[in-house]
Amino acid sequence: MLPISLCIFDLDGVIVDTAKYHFLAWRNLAKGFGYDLTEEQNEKLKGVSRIDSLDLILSWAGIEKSGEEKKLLAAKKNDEYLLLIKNITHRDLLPGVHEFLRQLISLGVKTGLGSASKNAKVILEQLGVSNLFDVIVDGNMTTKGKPNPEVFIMGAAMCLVPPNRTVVFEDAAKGVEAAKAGGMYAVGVGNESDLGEADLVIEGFEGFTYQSLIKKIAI
Ligand code: B16
Ligand code: MG
Repeated sequence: MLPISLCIFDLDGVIVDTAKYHFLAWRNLAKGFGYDLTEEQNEKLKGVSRIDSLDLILSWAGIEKSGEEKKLLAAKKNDEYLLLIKNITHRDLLPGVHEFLRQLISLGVKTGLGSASKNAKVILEQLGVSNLFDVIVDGNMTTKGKPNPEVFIMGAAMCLVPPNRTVVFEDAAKGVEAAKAGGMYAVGVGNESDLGEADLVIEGFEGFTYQSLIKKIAI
């Protein structure tokens, strides 16, 4: 039996770099109420749901809005985001991730997507990789955001794989925290300094294989 039978992938920052488009759309929205959003602040929005991101930006700006106003602002941001990602294609897949997914499938390891994004299915379609996932759990299916493990626990349960045979790939510290809280292995994709809680941190998927995963998380 394979020691790891399920790999769950976050979307933004792991499969594709959409963080830059989230940033542009949030920054333009914030400009509308006279606030200048920085790239450092955008880092804190990674893996955070749309409405929670808006709440954070409003609190940084020291602005209060009613529930109705917030709904309109979140919708406005999403409209701009959808325009920005309209031309995403297969070429926007982050290097090596397609090859790694295909290797997992050839070995019989299940694959899942676990994202806070409500646009995850549209993005996967545009990237042409929807069919590479056994299960897709997105922000439309969950009620608790990362670092709550709900999104990953749901994915593993749908695949009938126990958490201790599941690895989560995440670019956000909150996502790593969520995976660990769910009893799963966590691989951080990005910088050691941001993702130190992970069992393993990789820069990206180029040259990364199932064998290197097993070796490095010492199962
Ligand atoms: P949406 P992930 C997250 O995706 C993004 O990192 C975060 O910046 C975004 O606010 C969130 O999705 C919600 O996205 O507005 O498209 O529903 O990293 O969990 O794949
Ligand atoms: Mg992410």
